[in-house]
Amino acid sequence: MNAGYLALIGRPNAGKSTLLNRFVGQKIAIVSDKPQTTRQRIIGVKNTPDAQLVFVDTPGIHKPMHRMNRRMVDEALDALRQVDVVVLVVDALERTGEGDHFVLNLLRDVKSPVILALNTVDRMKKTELLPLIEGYAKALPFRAIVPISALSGDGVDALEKELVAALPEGAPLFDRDYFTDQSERSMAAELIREKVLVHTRDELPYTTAVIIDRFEEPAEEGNVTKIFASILVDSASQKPIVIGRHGEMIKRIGTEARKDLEQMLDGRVYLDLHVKVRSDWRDDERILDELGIK
Ligand SMILES: Nc1nc2c(ncn2[C@@H]2O[C@H](COP(=O)(O)OP(=O)(O)OP(=O)(O)O)[C@@H](O)[C@H]2O)c(=O)[nH]1
Ligand SMILES: [Mg+2]
Repeated sequence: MNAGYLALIGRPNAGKSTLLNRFVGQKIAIVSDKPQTTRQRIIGVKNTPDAQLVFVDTPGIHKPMHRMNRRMVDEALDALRQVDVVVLVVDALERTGEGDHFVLNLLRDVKSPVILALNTVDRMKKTELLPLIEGYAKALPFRAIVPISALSGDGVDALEKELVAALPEGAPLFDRDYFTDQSERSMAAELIREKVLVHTRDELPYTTAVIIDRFEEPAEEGNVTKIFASILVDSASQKPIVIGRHGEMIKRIGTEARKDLEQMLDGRVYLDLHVKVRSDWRDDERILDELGIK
């Protein structure tokens, strides 16, 4: 039996959370086409007959401009040093830049084995892949380089084999029915935030946070879970964007979030959303603590 922690590390938008969800077999991390979607570490566990893989999804590594972003990047850097195996997730379609070199340099000092998952190969020709693999092999002594598509699942089994082989021998760390460290409350907040991310543009995805004000479990079987949540924006001018003309945007966010919440909670949900202005919340330690962004 092999068991241990594996960190999913990489630049924002590389596909780390998509890969986490694929391994775990259900949606535990939110995903969007906007960078900096993940703001805190999320644990997701995959059990196989002969291994337990405890994945740690991390925020994308980027240049931090706010306290929140510093905390996000620190979360990723801490994870790097605490795991048995590091999985570097790279979007193979993106041209490598300064940020990638920064991440590769960080990995030079990591003691645990590092495996490269070259992602988004569903959108590439095989001939384009080879020089890329050669380039990465020269840049760092990866234990393995595996082309994958986190979206379609291609190559993910091959990656899993490499990961299991790199894990130390040992007993499982968690019960077999344990799959994430997130509470229903924080997953609810994340699902609502995902809908804001998906439907808004420009700076909105970066300036929004969701706080659950009240989470009322159903009193009896078949009853409704009542969730009261606030969407924080950091300036008054952003409030009408989240609300939309005649409230269309907030309605859409609410409807889509409620569907996901009902699926997650396996029951009916009443969702009440409010938009609140909290200027500079991204630099407010108290709000960051409240949000659980460590
Ligand atoms: N075509 C394609 N798209 C992918 C693949 N993996 C992820 N994506 C898309 O890439 C975008 C980013 O995915 P995420 O999983 O949120 O990326 P992330 O690395 O977790 O991003 P951060 O949390 O911001 O660091 C989403 O729109 C995904 O649907 C893939 O294998 N192929
Ligand atoms: Mg993510």
